[in-house]
Amino acid sequence: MNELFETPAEGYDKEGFPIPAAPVPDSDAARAGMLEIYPPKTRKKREKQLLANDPAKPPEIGANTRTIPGIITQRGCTYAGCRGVVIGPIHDILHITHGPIGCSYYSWATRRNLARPRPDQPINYLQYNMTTDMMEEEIIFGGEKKLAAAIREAYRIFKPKAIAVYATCPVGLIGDDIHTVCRLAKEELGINVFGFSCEGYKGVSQSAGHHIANNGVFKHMVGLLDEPDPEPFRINVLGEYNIGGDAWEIDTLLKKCGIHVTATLSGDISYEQICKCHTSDLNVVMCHRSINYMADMMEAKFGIPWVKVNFIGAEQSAKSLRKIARFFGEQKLTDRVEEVIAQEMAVLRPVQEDVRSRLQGKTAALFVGGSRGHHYQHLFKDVGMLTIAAGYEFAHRDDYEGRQVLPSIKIDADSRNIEQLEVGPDPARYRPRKTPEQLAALKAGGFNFKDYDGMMVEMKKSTLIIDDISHHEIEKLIELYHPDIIGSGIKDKFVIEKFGVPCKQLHSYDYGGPYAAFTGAANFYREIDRMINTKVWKLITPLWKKPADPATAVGPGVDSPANRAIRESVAGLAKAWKPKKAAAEGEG
Ligand code: CFM
Repeated sequence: MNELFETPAEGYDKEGFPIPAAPVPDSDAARAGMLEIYPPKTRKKREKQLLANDPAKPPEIGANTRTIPGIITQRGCTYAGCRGVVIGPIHDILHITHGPIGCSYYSWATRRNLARPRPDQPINYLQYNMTTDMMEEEIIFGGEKKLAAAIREAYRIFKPKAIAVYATCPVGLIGDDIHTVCRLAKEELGINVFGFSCEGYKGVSQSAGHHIANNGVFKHMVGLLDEPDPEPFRINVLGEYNIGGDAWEIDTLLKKCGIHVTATLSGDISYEQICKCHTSDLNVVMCHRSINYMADMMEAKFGIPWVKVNFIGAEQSAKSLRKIARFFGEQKLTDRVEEVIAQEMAVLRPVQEDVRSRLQGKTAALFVGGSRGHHYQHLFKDVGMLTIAAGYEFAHRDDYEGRQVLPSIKIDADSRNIEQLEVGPDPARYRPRKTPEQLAALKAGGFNFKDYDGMMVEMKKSTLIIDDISHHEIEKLIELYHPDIIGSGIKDKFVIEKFGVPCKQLHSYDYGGPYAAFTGAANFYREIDRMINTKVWKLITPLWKKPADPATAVGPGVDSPANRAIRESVAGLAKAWKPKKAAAEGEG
């Protein structure tokens, strides 16, 4: 429920969900409509990934499985998840991509994980793009020498504290041993040099890259500096990458409350902060998908407990602050947190009410990554909008159904491919942050450690949950539901907008943001208001309102001259090719 705002009962149902202005189609029929085009084998797989929601008993979803070739997916690769997402934002170490130029070039400054030089951390290397630029010669004779030379050259120019090396697909295929090259460079240069075997093909999506990155950061950086910050109420914010300045917004809010951030992993973070983050007292996890491994490993080795938070949405930000205050259990902090929430809400409420007067009853659909498909629903709800369909690109079942399903997730060959580190308590540095009595009292009061309910329990019954959505399904969804806005990424944005539906990029924020915390929420409300209420959409005739053009339509029973020509040319090529194949087989 919207506990913070004097929510007018009007416009919200008794469970606290906004009531859509137009009737929403039956989800089972919509689901069938989306799936019918697929051939039987594909349909069987997609059926498991496209479900009607039941928050009381979330149905089991098929997640973290390979995308069927031919389906247009939003996903990225393992290298992207490792180098691009989790480690790339560390701004004062060098990141060298070992591979052909493209992998590095196309991951150069494309994610808006902002960083700025500060008096205590003046170095920012993020605008640089470093790669070994492998050529045919290295693919044939090996690229280890070129990598060693690149590390030396980068060190000579920049003298960094550390260098991270990332393996791309061909490196794994030819078997370059990047870890030995890094170890030797570390000895030679006297700085920290470490590698990541994050070849793009390693997993089914970027999610595998997150895991590989978590392992590497934990092994090579966390725990290197045993110097706790002097401030009280120390926390780390895990899974927050400072897209569009979100981490700065969260940091400012926490500072106002008197809560100190030792490290944000890994938005605008320095090497030193990561090295000492194990001295903090609580890990709060924003993006569960990308960093839950780190939270678990830090707890096992150093005794730091973790809790799930969300600073996206006003109500969620308030809840998260209260959760942190309850963990520390000091009246002074609790009072300060309430004071700050009241101040922030006094500024935000008028904006929220103004925007809600224009957005109440509108609908949204969100298909993003591994956490935002869930988190951003709260911002829409804040202004009276209902999310009628949502999904992740690459999240796992626990991000949908809740962490209680973890023991029942089947480990397949793709997940087994990623190393699972065995971590035990550090003999000298393991320090439980709470006594067993304190923990029991917190738990008795409803405080949940190591928990995440997932997306489904917070969505309305019969909304659509779609994992790894395809372009076909997005088109069908627009046709059936006509959502007032879709939150997605650059691969879908213009497809969606050609249908006359505004699309907010929820990865890069379309160069906007920040959207986190209370100030960020105001930015988001205003932007969504502007996007939905601009008159430009009325000038577009959506495709489903135009009569079908039989010459370009595809589907059973429709043929076009262009299709026929392609088919005949392919058939001709196949004919010409067959005799040769027979001859080759004869020789063999
Ligand atoms: Fe976590 Fe992210 Fe996301 Fe993610 Fe990403 Fe991202 Fe994302 Mo793009 S770490 S899972 S791999 S919140 S880059 S900052 S927006 S897909 S929903």
